[in-house]
Amino acid sequence: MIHVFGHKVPDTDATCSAIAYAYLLRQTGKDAKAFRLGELNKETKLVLERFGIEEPPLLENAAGKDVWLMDHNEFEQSADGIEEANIVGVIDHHKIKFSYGKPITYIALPWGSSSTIVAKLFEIYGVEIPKEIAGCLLSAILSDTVIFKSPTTTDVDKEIAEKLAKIAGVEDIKAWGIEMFKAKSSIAEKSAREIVLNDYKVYEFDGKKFLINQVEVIDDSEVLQRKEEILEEMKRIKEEQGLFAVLTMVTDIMKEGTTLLVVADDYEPIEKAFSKKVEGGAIWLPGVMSRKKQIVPPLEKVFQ
Ligand SMILES: [Mn+2]
Repeated sequence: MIHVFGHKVPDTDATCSAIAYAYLLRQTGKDAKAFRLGELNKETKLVLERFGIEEPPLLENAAGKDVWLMDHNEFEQSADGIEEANIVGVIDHHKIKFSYGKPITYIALPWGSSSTIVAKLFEIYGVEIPKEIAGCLLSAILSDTVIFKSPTTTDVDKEIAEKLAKIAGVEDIKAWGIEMFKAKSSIAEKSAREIVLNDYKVYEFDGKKFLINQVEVIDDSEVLQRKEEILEEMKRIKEEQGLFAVLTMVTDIMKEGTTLLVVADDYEPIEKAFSKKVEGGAIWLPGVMSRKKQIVPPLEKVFQ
């Protein structure tokens, strides 16, 4: 059986692309099942609830299993035991840091979400998309593209989202998107640690480890008034995990910009990457919405 799963700290795209692609594999005669690599966030739970889809089971370890990676390709972001798994395929829209010892299916397109790619594959295989799966894929596109506001959005994402909305019976796409973001950004009851580890990925630039987290909110004041407490927690996590830096992107989807909270051994390369000084532990970055397109590449460049 093929175990289909998205990255650790699962988001809506990682989860829905895996659910939908496992379904598509089954329709094309393969034995496949979707899994998750961690606790689902509130947004994803709301999506599954609305469209009547069961949570995929947790996969503890991938060693010895046939696996299909969704929405990621870096082993650091993948399942425990991935080095001893048999990778059958990858579907992803992130930068490629992958090599493998034998030929496999690897589908990468620079679209706004992995779910957009999966929806396209249904078309290519001539398989009808069930209503609930259409709703799940649509929600993942809205989540990853920040309701089409992120610079990662392509025309294909918008076109496919329209089609999926019709199948899923979602009349007002934008209203549904905002409802989803509200669920995700209900930050008030979260601890500082939960905020810092909300949606993080670990990157390595020239041997220096960065933990980069993102919180997307409708109104950033709720998070920013807890800035000191959050910075303290970021410091703690940096020490615990022996990191060079911990960054928290507080992205306000209405203002369309990000306050980048910074804790680091050395601020200089980070200030250089964004051509701005860190003041009070933060840098305001107007127009920045996307970690992979607007935060990771400038950092990579500085450390090259
Ligand atoms: Mn994605």
